[in-house]
Amino acid sequence: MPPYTHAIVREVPDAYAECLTLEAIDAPIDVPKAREQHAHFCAILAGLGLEVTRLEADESLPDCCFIEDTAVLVDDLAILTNPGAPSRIKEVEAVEKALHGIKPLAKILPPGTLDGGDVLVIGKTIYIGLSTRTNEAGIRQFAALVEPNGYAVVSVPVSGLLHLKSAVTYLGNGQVILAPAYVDPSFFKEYHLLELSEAEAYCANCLNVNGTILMPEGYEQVKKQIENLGFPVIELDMSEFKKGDGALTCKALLY
Ligand code: CIR
Repeated sequence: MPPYTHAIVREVPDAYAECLTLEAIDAPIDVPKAREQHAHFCAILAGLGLEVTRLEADESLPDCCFIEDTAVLVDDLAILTNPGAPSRIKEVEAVEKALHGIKPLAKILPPGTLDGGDVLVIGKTIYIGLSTRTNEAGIRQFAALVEPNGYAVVSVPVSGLLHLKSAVTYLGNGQVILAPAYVDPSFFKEYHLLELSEAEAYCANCLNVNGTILMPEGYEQVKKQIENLGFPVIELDMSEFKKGDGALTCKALLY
């Protein structure tokens, strides 16, 4: 995991109240509260030493704050995605402009679809969720772009959650955190596994920022387990993003 110096985030539009959700939600999304949570997230990234670029929200794109899904940054390449949800495809345009001049750009093209939330990089292996958003053609295109740089791509079926990284992320130091109810742990058997119960599944999505683990608040037991592994932890209130099936990694592109 390279040390990160920069983050690109995208602001939360009013239209976020109408974002895509896997299931009908009980309580409506509180957009001002989502903005506070997003601002807090940005402040934490800045506090960890990252330079944070904040892209404007687009009111015609309710899910645009989930910027992770629009691009994957691997070494010196930025791979712009073709998001699997048609309503999200135009999100990529502003991100392409923002990345222009920062890294060489490549693009996943139809019929391939791929969401960044399905892409988990662990060293030289890239696990890609085969999900309702990412298809085999998207994975093949992605593999053709990264394999010349020595990466191996492994496709991992995801069921019951939106993206691969909704169910599994990498903490660092050979340690993976995952929810076996949604992803087959045998794909990750070469790592140490911190396995979560179904009730804890939401905190499978953690974000390692230069050795500090950002995780959703409310999972005291898991927090202790992560701290016992030697990682400093920062908890964040993610309530309004959880309602929109979003998690920590989805809110930033790090490089
Ligand atoms: C969607 O359904 O596309 C958004 N409401 C949530 C996307 C979350 N993205 C992510 O975790 N990478």
